[in-house]
Amino acid sequence: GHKSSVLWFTGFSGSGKSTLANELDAQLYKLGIRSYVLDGDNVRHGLNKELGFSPEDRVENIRRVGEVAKLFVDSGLIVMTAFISPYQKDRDQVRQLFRDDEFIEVFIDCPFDVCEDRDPKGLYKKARSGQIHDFTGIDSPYEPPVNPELTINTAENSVEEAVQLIIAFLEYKGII
Ligand code: GGZ
Repeated sequence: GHKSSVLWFTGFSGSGKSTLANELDAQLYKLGIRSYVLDGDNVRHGLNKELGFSPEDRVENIRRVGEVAKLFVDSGLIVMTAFISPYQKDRDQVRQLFRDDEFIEVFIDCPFDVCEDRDPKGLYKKARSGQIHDFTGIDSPYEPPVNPELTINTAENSVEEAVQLIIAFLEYKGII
């Protein structure tokens, strides 16, 4: 068995949030543990499709994701959310929806320059050239977590290593 909970990944675009969340999802499946990933791909194109990247829209994006994550946790799953979630205040508000041991804030710590170099979707380039605005780390802020339960450096760890660190943490906390 496992304890249902939410792993709330936060970090820059290109830091590896979705990659880690999806790889963790696959590893948990192998262990017979039901889990689900919420990220921009399955939330911003549907439930939140009218929301953009202004500060107000990001606040509302995170608020809704928090509520959906709560529904999944209530249904007994381990949920991974992979959103930049740039504001400490919004992450703290989501935290309040959960019991202390249910909410795990995971800081995907990757130096900004490394994320920009990776630029998997070419969005940093577009932001630098002024084709897109309100881009996190360029002309929109990112507030690193003050007190995350877990910090994973994806510049220094491979995907496999990072996932093992998270699994070890979940075992240590008695979640799996
Ligand atoms: C940041 C943007 C932007 C702007 C589009 N700023 O690397 P990606 O592509 O796949 O992940 C980023 C994603 C960020 O959406 P979130 O829902 O995670 O943001 S937030 O939590 O702040 O609401 C990026 C893409 O969308 N993207 N425009 N202006 N990221």
